[in-house]
Amino acid sequence: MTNIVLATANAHKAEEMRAVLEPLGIHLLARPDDVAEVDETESTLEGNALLKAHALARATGTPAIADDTGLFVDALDGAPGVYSARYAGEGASYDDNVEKLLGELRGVARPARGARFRTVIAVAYPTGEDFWVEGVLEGSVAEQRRGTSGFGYDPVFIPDEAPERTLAELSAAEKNQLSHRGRALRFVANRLAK
Ligand code: ITT
Repeated sequence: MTNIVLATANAHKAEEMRAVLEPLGIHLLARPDDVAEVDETESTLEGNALLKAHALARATGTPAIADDTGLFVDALDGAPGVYSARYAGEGASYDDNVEKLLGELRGVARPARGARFRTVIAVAYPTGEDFWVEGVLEGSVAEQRRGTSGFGYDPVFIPDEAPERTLAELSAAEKNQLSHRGRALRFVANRLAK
């Protein structure tokens, strides 16, 4: 069993990460409460994921794993992208962000509603070494919310691979099977197994 400390403070992400990695022999240690939140000051997902992973590896002396994710919408020139967590402003809720997204896309028809989730997962070691991998999920933004599972933008994201449903209408296992995060996590498990 490999032990890695979680650098994400997002409980929904942590749950998805555990569900994929634990069966593959990678045990995720909880993020210690006494480590301050890391400001995401970089302008790329990989920059922010590396920042978070290195901060936790340094603070704990244990290898650390971080996730940084964004939703990139064609009609919005890639927004909200790296700023997905604070799209509707600092401290915005998931619902505020979804509301803003639906508002920005009012009147925009299907092909331009195309979008993708990108997740970068970074692993950093107390020695300063690191690596990162990426997982992508192609799809489009729905006209209205559907479904209650998942989190964030899941109720308005329709994956191309399951075009009848939003991500929030998939079970947790179905989401991890095809999602940006599920893919990236399986790449990480492969790298760690080498
Ligand atoms: P950490 O930095 O602590 O990991 P965070 O919530 O701030 O958590 P991000 O900076 O990666 O994470 O923000 C990405 C935002 O994108 C997140 O707050 C959600 O609103 C959304 N998001 C991320 N993964 C998602 C997913 O699988 N499905 C739907 N929305 C997602």
